[in-house]
Amino acid sequence: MKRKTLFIALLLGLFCWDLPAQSKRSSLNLEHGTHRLGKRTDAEMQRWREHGLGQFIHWGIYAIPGGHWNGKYYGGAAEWIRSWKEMPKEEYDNLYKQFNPTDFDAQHWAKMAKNMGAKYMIITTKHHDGFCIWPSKYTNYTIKNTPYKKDILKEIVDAYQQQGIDVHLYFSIIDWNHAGYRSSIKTKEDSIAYQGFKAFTRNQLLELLTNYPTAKGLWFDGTWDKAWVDECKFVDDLETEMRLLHPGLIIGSRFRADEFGKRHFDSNGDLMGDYEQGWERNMPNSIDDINGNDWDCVMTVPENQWGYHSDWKGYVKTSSDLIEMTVKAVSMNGNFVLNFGPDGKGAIRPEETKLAEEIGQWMDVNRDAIYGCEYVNLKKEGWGYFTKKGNKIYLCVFNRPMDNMIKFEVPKNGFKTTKAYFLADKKALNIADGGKDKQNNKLYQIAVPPTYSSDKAFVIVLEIEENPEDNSTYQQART
Ligand code: H76
Repeated sequence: MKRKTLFIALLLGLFCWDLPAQSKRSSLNLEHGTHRLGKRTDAEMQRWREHGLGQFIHWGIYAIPGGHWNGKYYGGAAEWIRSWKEMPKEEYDNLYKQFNPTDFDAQHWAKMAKNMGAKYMIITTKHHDGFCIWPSKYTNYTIKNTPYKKDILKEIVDAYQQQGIDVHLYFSIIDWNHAGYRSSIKTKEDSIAYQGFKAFTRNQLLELLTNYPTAKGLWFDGTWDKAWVDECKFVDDLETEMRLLHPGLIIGSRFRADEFGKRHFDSNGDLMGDYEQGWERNMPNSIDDINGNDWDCVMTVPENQWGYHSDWKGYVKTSSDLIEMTVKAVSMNGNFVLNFGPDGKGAIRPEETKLAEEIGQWMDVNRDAIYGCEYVNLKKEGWGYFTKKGNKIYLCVFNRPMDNMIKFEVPKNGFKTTKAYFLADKKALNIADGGKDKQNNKLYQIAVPPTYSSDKAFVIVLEIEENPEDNSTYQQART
């Protein structure tokens, strides 16, 4: 009897314990909402989480016009040129007959990505135009019917894997080439046509997973159409089918919607898919924007060009910008994925080649501060970002203070640290104890020798001891 009471008490305790967290969420009983709360804990996802830096490649027949048609400049994203009024659809849809990338060398691409420090890559298997870089048996609009003929996707998958780089497949649901594709369903005919399109989409996805079984994940795009959003059951079932076919498969939050049409986050506010996939050309400002989820940030070098545009306008990011974005992403538990747009011949443009080299040089020295690193719960400092792995905290300095003092605060009962050194050359640095503030935060400062030259961000390693006993606290001020 006593034991039973204890059991019930424990159970009640557990229930109450859960209450505050539970009550923050609405709790609609969703059939097509998320099927998992919290992060995935398996090895495949852990591997993805540790990548830190990835490469995106947008390559398709839009690379042939490269943002120009009949001498006119297209100001939109190069891969969208087919939707431009100056671009006759007929002519675009026949460009594949000229697709013969004689400069394409998958090995060269993969080596460049490896030297940049990318741990994974995402390749556009099919963009909105519908052109497939693999010989899909469900359409004629593929690489097989170009002068190039060979399976480009296979060349890419093989070459990157040879370099130890994981491959993820970008796939657009929007398909301007398929007769059954609709953005919304208005008539009975639309509905019938769309049935065919759904079957086609499913076939292609299963085909990709079957033909390229080593691909680690699918990166979906063009999933915002009402027609697709309304198909929440079909899409949910398809996701289940793909996961069964390919255990460990990684799919972001951009694939499906719930029964109320909510995308990325379901109607209860919970993330759908394995990671948040909404940070496109945009980054969170603080960890509070992340809600404990995994996430990626996909970024273009110029403002909004993914496919090859021969003439970039506006601000073009520097390698310093891109390195900072990489560190910033990792400091908030995300992956940073940098886009490349090879030209119609398969060459990577000189600007991108140079950026990849410069990022790679930085990564060679500072890789320990990126791979496998995570968020550190310390007050944000103006000089840069913290990352952490095991008992090492990395102070990534982007804005070197005029007084050369790198300051940080450790909350009371936080870690203890006695050892600091430059990541680049392991040269020891002195950690000065700056005392405590009113809240008993411990203040530290590390003096960077004024003679230390830095033309790019540099990293200081702190070796730490977690949660040391420390009872020497000041009395709190009474106010
Ligand atoms: C809009 C849009 C698409 N999403 C980006 C990832 C690019 O593929 C762009 O064309």
